[in-house]
Amino acid sequence: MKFLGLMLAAAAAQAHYTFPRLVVNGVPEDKDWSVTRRTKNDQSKQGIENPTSADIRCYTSTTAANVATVPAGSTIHYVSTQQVNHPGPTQYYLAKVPAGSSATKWDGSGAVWFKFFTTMPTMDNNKQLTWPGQNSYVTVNATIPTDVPDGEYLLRVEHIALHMAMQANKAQFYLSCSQIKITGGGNGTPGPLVSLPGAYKSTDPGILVNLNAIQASAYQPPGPKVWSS
Ligand SMILES: [Cu+2]
Repeated sequence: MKFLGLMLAAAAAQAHYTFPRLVVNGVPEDKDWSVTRRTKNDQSKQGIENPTSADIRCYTSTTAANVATVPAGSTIHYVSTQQVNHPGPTQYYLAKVPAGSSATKWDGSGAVWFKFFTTMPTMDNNKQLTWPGQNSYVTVNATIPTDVPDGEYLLRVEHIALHMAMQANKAQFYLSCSQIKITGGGNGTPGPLVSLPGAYKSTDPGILVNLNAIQASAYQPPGPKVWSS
């Protein structure tokens, strides 16, 4: 058993990932961590297991040098350093930079984040729940809403690995935040707005969950509803 445990630990370590590069309409940022803020797990690739920790917001203590221009309606995704091989949802959030601050400085604090995209699982032939984008080397595509107002934002991607999530604080969060400027947007009022940390609890049914015990349609992605304009 000890040997098996070590092997599983090694496999899990290899399976971890970061999202260092934003891709907008097929064009990646110039180099890793140039508009995307370098995460604390750049080297270790470790996920976050406590969804109430401060790291759940952007997993970083630093900012990036640049800001990416992103037309509303753009298709975006992230490059992953490793295969996103664990089952679990991918979600995208935006937070508008307040007047007087800038995307290269702002920390994303307060009830400012809205979700604009999430994914739901299907049951595969082996009766395993699988999610869109699983086993890919990029995160799933999402569209920046066309009604979102122009301005600077933090864009946050998150993949929640649920293979161990039947135990409390064993879901693993992999995430990045990028500094973007949305152009050509609309007059929508995005919401509901949540804070990070704050939006998630360890006991949320989408975080503390046994994937072998639920139907695909019963899965509840954690956090607020997706904004619909
Ligand atoms: Cu892993």
